[in-house]
Amino acid sequence: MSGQIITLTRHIIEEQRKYPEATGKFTDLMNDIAFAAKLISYHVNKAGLMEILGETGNVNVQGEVVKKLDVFANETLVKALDHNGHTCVMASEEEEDIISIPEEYPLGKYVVVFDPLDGSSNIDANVSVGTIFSIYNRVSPDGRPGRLEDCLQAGKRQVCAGYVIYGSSTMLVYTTGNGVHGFTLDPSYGEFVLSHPNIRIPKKGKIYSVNESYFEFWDEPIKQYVQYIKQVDGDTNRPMNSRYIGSLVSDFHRNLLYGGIFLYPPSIKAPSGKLRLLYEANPLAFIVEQAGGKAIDGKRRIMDIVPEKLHQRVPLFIGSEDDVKMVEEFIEGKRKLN
Ligand code: AHM
Ligand code: MG
Repeated sequence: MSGQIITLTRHIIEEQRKYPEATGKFTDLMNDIAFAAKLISYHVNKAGLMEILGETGNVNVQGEVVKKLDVFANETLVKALDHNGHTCVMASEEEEDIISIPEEYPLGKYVVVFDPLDGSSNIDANVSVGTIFSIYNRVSPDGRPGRLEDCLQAGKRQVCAGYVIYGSSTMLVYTTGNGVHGFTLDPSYGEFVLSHPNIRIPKKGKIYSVNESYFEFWDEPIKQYVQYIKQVDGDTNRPMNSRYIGSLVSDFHRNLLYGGIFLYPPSIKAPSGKLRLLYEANPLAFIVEQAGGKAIDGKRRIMDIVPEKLHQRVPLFIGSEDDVKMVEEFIEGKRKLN
């Protein structure tokens, strides 16, 4: 119905109605994530004022210690999710070990893993940054604290994945396996409002996003693929267009809407790439697949990989289906540069 405002909460409640066994805990959990996102958004928007209010690590005018934004984002998420009885354990890119629920709070069945503020090295230049999260059902016994094994599940077991982009506006994009939906934060009344229902990534895109300064450190097939997409050929719509912000959520979000491929290949310097399987690759892989795209590590589907450790890195090729298939053909040796 045109003109109807659908808030994130309403959208989740309506989705949950499809599952008669739903208890409302998932809705609570998503509301807590959305609340944390609003707090982080508010602070990210004030980032440039930090130096006026007090340097990071110093005491600000209110007498509080000014925290680095990634530390602030991490604490905000942990505090928002640890006490409502829907979560049994968490893991964060910012923390070495799993995050247990304090003893005084009830335990729930969900496991949440997140990158609280990805791309935060860009923040001083006012570049968009993001929060990325994944939700799983626990595999350890109910009623006890969650364990490492709860966090080390293959991405295909995700029950929800999403990200929040703190850009020219703040957006939350999520999937529970029923398509990908985007919500824009209306700052005037502080609600996430459905603005991008059922996002589909174009089957073939025009954009490629990669840090090409690593070219000399890549394997030959990757070098050839990147040379291939830069060749001039009107029939195959080449050259592709280069766009690289260096802030994953922003690069991914743009490519999701416009179509294209993001690559962080393995290199001699970083044989497993840079990005993390749990906090970056898996959630974005779930989203891209739900939008009709594809995500691989070069050989395997990202979501089939069973993680061995929390901070495992993984090469990432993610985006429009045809573009990811093309780089896969180069990697498999089925295609070579003419
Ligand atoms: P971070 O988790 O330390 O913020 O690093 C992840 C970021 C991603 O946002 C981005 O895609 C990537 O690092 C860029 O890396 P590079 O500078 O090697 O191109
Ligand atoms: Mg990160």
